Amino acid sequence: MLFPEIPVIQYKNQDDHLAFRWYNPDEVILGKTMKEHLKFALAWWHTLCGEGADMFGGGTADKSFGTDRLNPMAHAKAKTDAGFEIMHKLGIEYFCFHDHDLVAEGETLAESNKRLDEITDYIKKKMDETGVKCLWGTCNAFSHKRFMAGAGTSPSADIFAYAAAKIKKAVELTVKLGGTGYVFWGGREGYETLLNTDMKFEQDNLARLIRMTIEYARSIGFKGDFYIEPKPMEPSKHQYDVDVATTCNFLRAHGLMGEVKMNVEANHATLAGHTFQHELRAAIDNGVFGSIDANEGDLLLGWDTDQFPSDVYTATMCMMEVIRAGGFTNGGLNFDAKPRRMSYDAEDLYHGFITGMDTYALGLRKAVQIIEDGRVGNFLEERYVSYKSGIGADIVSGKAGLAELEAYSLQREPQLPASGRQEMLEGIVNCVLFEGKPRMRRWNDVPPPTENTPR
Ligand code: XUL
Ligand code: CO
Repeated sequence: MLFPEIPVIQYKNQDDHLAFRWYNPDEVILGKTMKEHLKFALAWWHTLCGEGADMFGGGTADKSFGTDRLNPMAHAKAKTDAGFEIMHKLGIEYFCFHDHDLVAEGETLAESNKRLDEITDYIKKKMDETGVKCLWGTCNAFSHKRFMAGAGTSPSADIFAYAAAKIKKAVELTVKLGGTGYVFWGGREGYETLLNTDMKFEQDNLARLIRMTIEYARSIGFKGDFYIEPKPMEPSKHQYDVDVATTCNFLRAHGLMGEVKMNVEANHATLAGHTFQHELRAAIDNGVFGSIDANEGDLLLGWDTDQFPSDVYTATMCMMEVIRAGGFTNGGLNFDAKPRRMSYDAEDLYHGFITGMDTYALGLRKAVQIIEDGRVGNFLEERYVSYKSGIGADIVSGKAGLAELEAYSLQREPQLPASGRQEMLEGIVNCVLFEGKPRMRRWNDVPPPTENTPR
């Protein structure tokens, strides 16, 4: 036992600082247990590898787990043991990994693959013993200097080939561990200047690599989902998978729509200048909603801080979208998150997870209350009611064209659209968030303003 001082974390209401306050895994909400709704996953890289290093200083957290790093297999096994202990104590049933989060790379590809075979035998045994599952796997094709100019988008065909070989192995490991997803995050799939970059050729190559991966994975029996994880920048300046909409365009242009979904990350959404909810809605509306990297950025900093989520408002809006999508199928909520550099001990790691899990548990509870309250949903529906009949219905059905709409408009001066009532809606959300059951007069009983309502 690596963290003897940390208890198994339980749901209770009394004031115990290492306990869940809102996450009650077996409580049934909307016909499913909370753990089925939320499908929390641990990210191997942050939790078991990340030591808190930044641009200006080394790590503050020790992730040697009592082993000598010169013995990579011993270190990898100790990391695995720690990971399973953490998942057990938190009741987390899934994990996500990059190939070389699991064990350090060897000198050659062959040696690296041998190490990966050995460590995944070890991990698989532990999975069988505990029932822990793999949410998704991926390949680190961005850290090593060989990938400085990209992997699938590298100007060097040898590097493309090497990335393909590494991805082949990562897919095999994902299948071996029963992963229900495979992620492409294009860390260095982008460019710095068009003076040295053939953007179209690079994007076509990226699509070739994704197509090869899909074909190979399906040929070895992978039945899960493929996801692209959009991110606008960092480390590349212009990243090809900027946001969900841009990535959908890439998929459509290369005939990959329907074969690849999205892993939407909260911090990547805000870096792209969007809300997290916007990115989730864009994925749902395009039929590509898949999985979530649940974290949070610091809006005053311009980089990917990957903080554990604590913003209940954002989590609530996120869970409204997840419910709208009909819940997760192969995806889940992966904590692509780490404690701050000054929060460096084991207790900090547990606090990160507890706060993150409670934030999403509360988000789920509040999302359900907002939906059941009905006022926000009713208002939204009512706002578009003019398209249900008359000229609006003719627009939607295609019966009316420009000529008909001109004839219609020559007959009448249009009224302004009804008020958007944004402040009222924000107030309703606050009432649900902070008062539980709203007690004030039913604002929504008042119909939306018409042309006679004073403005
Ligand atoms: C980087 C990031 C990655 C992906 C997996 O910003 O989010 O960790 O989640 O490669
Ligand atoms: Co991520």
